[in-house]
Amino acid sequence: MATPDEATRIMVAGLAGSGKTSILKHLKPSAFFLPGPTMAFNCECVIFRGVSYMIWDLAGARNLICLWKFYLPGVKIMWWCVDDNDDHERLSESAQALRDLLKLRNEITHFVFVTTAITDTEPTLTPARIDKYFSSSLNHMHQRGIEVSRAHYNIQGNSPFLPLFPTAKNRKKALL
Ligand SMILES: Nc1nc2c(ncn2[C@@H]2O[C@H](COP(=O)(O)OP(=O)(O)OP(=O)(O)O)[C@@H](O)[C@H]2O)c(=O)[nH]1
Ligand SMILES: [Mg+2]
Repeated sequence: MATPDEATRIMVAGLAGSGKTSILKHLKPSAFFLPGPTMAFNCECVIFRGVSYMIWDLAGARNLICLWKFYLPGVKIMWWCVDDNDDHERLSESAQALRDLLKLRNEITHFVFVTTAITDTEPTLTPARIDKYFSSSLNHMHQRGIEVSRAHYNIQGNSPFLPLFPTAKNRKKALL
C-alpha cells in the first residue's frame, strides 16, 4: 500500500453544504467524521481500484474559503462540488469562488465538476446551465489543457464512485 506521501492527492472544494464530506463518508465508511459542517478539513486515504488517493475535503463556509489557497500547492486533481438544487445566487457564488481559486498558481491537471443531490432524479444542472455560470473557469481550464469531467453524485450514497476518479491515463498525467 502506498504511504500517504505517495498517494495521489485530491482536493475537494465547493461551497458549504455542497456534499463534499458526504461523498468522503461514503468513500471511507470506516473513518470518523465530526457531525455538522467541516470546520477546517478532513483528510482520508482512500484506495479505489487498487490506487491510493489522499483526499482533502475542505471546509466550504464563507469565512474558511480563504484557507483553500494553502492546500492548493501540489494538487493535480480537484473535485468541485455544487448542490444540484442551488439557485442563481449560490451558483454565482460558487462560480466566483472557483474563478478566484484558479487565479492562484496551481498545478491542476484534472478537474471534476461534481453535482450533488439527495434524490436519484436527473440533474437539473445541465451542461448548458453549468456553462452559463462557470464558462470563464471552464474556458480557462480548456486553454490550460486541464481535463474536465463531470460526475453526478447522490449524497445518500448510491452513486458509482467511478466518475469521480481519473482514468489511468489522466492519473499518470497527475503523477508527472
Ligand atoms: N439530515 C442530515 N443531513 C446532513 C447531515 N450531514 C450533512 N447533511 C446535509 O447534507 C448536505 C451536504 O452536507 P455536507 O456533505 O456536510 O456538505 P459539505 O460540502 O461537506 O459542507 P461544509 O463542510 O460546510 O463545507 C447538506 O445539505 C447538509 O445539511 C446529517 O448528519 N444529517
Ligand atoms: Mg464538509
